[in-house]
Amino acid sequence: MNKSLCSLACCFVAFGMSSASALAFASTPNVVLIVSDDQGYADLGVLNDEVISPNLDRIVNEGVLLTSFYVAWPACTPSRGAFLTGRYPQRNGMYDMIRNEAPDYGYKYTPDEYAVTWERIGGMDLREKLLPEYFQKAGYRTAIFGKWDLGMSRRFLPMQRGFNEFYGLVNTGIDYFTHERYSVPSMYSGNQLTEEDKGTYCTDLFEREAVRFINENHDRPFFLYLPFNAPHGASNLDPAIRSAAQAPEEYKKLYPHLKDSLRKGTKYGKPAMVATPEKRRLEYLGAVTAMDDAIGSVLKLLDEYQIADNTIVIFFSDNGGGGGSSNSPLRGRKSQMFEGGVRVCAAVRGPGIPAGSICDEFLTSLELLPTIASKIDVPLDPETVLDGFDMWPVLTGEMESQRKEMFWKRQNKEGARVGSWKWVRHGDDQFLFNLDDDLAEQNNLIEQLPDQADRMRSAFANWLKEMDAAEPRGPFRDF
Ligand SMILES: [Ca+2]
Repeated sequence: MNKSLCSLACCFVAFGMSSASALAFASTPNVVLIVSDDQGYADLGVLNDEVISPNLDRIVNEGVLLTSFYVAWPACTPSRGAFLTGRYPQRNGMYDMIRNEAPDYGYKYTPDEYAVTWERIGGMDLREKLLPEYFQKAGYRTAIFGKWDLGMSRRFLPMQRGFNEFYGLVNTGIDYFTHERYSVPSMYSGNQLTEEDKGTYCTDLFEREAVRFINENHDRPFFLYLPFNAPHGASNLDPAIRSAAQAPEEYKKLYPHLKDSLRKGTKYGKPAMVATPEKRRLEYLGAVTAMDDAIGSVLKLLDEYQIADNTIVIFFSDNGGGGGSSNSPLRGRKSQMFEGGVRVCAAVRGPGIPAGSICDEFLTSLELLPTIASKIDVPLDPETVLDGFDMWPVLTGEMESQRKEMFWKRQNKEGARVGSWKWVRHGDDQFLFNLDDDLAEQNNLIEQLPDQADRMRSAFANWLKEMDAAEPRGPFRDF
């Protein structure tokens, strides 16, 4: 009997259940999927002494750190849609943000106006099958506490998309304390808008719900999805708040070398007080550490219920770091096709994964769904084209990754990685790098190696052709 089965059997004996049930349970591992928001590639304590993240470090030290793990889009919504469907954004139809742009210019919507805006009505195509539905098929209890971001009309909300429980923000960003998105209330409990917890730091609320959920469901298979909005910038019209993430004072005190100060700047075309770079870093790091504390509560409960050995914990950031973050040594940031936009910090802990290992294999978030479906023994639908594969044997070190290429497109920004080659087009500017000896993308070979550049452009064009030929999906394609 392996270690995980053994401790589970002991656990079940303690609860007076037969070892036969224990074995049945052991074939259905729990899954905790933790996604942070805009966290930098280098912003983990294990990689950077400045960052206080003992619990994320624990996942790394007890599991595998993934150093070449990519998301499918360099910003929130399509990145999340891609790993929840296992399909490229261009295939599942969610290949841009569903957000109102007017707040970018300082505009405050009235409730009546907001009710008929794009942000209010857009959502993930209902024909797309999402990850939680696979879990429900396998008899799991499923919950999401945090940022949903795939539509706020009732039919798009998590409760209609495979989750038994939902507490969190429906759209792509909020003020951490008021839970409003540019003055519009955005926190939901189940299918209902709630302002009951207004004033409480939202990370603490997601922690509260996660702890309650594990207390209630530790003796049955569960899927807990924790998509934190931390350390994303705050969606508040006040320039002083909007220019940074938000952290409670107790967490900011942990970073005494960073000053909590504003400076004169401009916002919405007018002079305004905005966060200094130091304050941006301070709020950002405080938000990371507050999130890390919440993650610590989850890990501790898994230990207390003796289910850690039968629980897969997956962590990654939904895209590269933005303001206040460090993506070192990568070039670029959130929203760009350079590595700093799409290669993210990531780690997995689970049965069979060697503790403290490092995996440099080429992997992406598109691998998540097939990997989990395989672990929970739910067959994939042969009719649905998936863009990833079961990466578990790569995580355990038994196999090399079968991924050879990955493509990204956001309007006039495009990117391709084929083997160690990386091609980027940002508008009129094109770049070619060999990541094997230039991870930081400093040496642009686009003029020097025209044949290789042609091969990359042609691989990208083939991919785009395949996406165009896929069955149309809303909200963006003509369906
Ligand atoms: Ca994000």
